[in-house]
Amino acid sequence: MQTLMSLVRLAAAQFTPGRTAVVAMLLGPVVGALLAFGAVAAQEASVVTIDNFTFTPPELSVAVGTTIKWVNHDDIPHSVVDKNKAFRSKALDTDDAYSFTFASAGTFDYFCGLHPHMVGKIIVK
Ligand SMILES: [Cu+2]
Repeated sequence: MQTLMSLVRLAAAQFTPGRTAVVAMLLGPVVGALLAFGAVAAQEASVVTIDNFTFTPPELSVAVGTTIKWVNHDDIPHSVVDKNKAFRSKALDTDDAYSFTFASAGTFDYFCGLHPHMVGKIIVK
């Protein structure tokens, strides 16, 4: 009986709050680093250029959380307007850019608000 009691006491000593705190402190930076890495990976940016009344690439598949940046290289203004109003840029002058972060999955058809025949598509998975 005496032996059993000392075993229980020993087992209890293994799980003191102090020890738990030490384990948490040791794991904290590791978990934090993993989370930071995930956030950086999710923020990977992709670029769609506008040249000669054309979005390039016309269709782009990205992961949820990706930021797409549209850059107007034409010498006349263009804009970027989602068909379903998820996003809408102002008119972009030469070398102006517009960015939008896709927080949810879906297919986003968009066009230029000034020249509606200019179309593009972003597929978010
Ligand atoms: Cu345009």
